[in-house]
Amino acid sequence: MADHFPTIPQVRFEGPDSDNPFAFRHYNPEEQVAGKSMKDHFRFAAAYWHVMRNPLGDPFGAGTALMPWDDGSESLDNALARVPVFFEFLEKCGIDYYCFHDRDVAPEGSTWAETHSHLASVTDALEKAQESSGKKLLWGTACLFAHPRYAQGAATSPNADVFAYAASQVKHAMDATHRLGGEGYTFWGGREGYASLINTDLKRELDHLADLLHMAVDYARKIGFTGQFYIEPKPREPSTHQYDSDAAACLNFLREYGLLEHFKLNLETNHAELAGHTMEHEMDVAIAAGALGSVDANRGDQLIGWDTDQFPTNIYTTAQMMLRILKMGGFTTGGLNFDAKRRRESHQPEDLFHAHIGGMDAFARGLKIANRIIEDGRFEEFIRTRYSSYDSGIGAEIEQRLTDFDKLDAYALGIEPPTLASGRQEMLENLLNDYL
Ligand code: XLS
Ligand code: NI
Ligand code: NI
Repeated sequence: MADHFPTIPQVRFEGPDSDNPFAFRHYNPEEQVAGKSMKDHFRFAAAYWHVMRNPLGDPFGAGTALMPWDDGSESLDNALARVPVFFEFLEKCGIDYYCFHDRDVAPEGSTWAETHSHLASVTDALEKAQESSGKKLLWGTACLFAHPRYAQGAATSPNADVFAYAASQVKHAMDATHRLGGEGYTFWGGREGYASLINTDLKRELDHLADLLHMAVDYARKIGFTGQFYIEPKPREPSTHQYDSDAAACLNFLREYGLLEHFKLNLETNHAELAGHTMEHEMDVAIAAGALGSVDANRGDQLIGWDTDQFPTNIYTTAQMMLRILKMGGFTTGGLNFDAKRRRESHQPEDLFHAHIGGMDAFARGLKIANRIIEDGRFEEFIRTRYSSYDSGIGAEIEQRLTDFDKLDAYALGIEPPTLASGRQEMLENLLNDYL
C-alpha cells in the first residue's frame, strides 16, 4: 500500500506516560469500560469533507492545507485518487467509521447525468476500499448547499425545479449510502432557511422540506435501506435562520409533519452553542424524546460567534456528553463523528493526526470520568432525592393525574407554606470537579 503519510507511525495506545505525540494516551480501543470496549462505546468516525477536502481557507484568505496527493482539480481521477489516501488515514489513526457528502467524494460533472455517474464511480472505489480495510460508513449525506443552484434553498427553494434537483441528488446519495452499507443518512439543512422574511413564505417552505423528507422515507422503503435517518440541528450559518435551528425545533417539525418515527437527531456541539445552548441541553432534549441518534463531535470558540468546528479537547464537556450516552445505553446506529477541522495555521498532514488523536483521547477521558460518576451514584442519588416529593402522596397523585385544580386548591389551603431544600449547585460543581 502506498504511504501518503510517511512521517507518521501507526497510532497506538501507549498509556498516559507516553510522550509520543502520535500515540493515544487514554484511548485504548480494546479496554473494557462499563462492560464494553472503548471503540464500541465511541464508534469514532472521520469526516471526509474535513480530512480530504478542507483547504483551511477563511473569508479573508485562501486555503493553506498541504495535500501532496491532490492535484487540485475537480476531475474524477483526482476524486478516485483521494480514496486510498483517506482509507490510509483511517487505518493509521485507528478510526473504524467515516461520513461523507456526495460532493466531497465525487465532483459535479458537465451534465447532471454525468454528476450521478461520477458518484457511482467513486462509490465503486469506496466499496472496494471498505472491503479490503473493514472500515464502515456511519452515515452519508447530500451536499445541498454548496452549488449556486441551492443559493435560495434546496427543498425550501422558491423554485420547484431546484426541489427536483435536490430530490434527484438525495436519491443518488441514498443509493450510494445504501450500497456502502451506511448505518445512517443525515439531513443538514444549511440553506433550508431564509436570509429575510421579507421575501419568504415560511409555511410553504416548511411544507416543502417535509415533502422532501417524506419522499426520502418512501424511497428508503423502496430500495430496502434500513439505516437511521438523522436531522442535524443548526440555527444559522450559512442562512440567517435555519428551520432546523435546535433540537426542540427539529423535534417539533418532525412531530408536526408525522416524521418523528423515522428520524433521530445528529447533534453537533458547535451548533448547540450557536443556538445559545450547551451540548448537554441539546442532548437532554433529544434523549427525553427518545431521539438522540448520533453526534458530530467538535467545539466552538467562546470568543468567536461562528461554526469554528474545532476539535473537541474540553474534558469537562466530553465527560458530560459520555454521561448522557452511557445513561441512554450507548449508540445503536450512531457514533462520534469528528465534524472538525484544523486551524488554518495547522496546515501539515501531521496536524490531521494530532487533531484526531486529541479528540479521541478527550473522549476516552470523558468516558472514564462519566463511568466513575455513574458507579459512584452520588449525582443520581441527589437528583432522585430532589424530586422525591413526587414519589408518594400528593406528588404521586399529580404525576398519575389523579388530582385536579379543585383538589389541589383544597390541599394547598390545608398545608403549611412549602419550604424548599437547597439546590446545592455549588456543592455539586465541586463534586464534579473531584471526578476530573
Ligand atoms: C455544517 C454541518 C455539516 C453536516 C453535514 O455545519 O455540521 O458538516 O454535518 O452536512
Ligand atoms: Ni455536522
Ligand atoms: Ni457544523
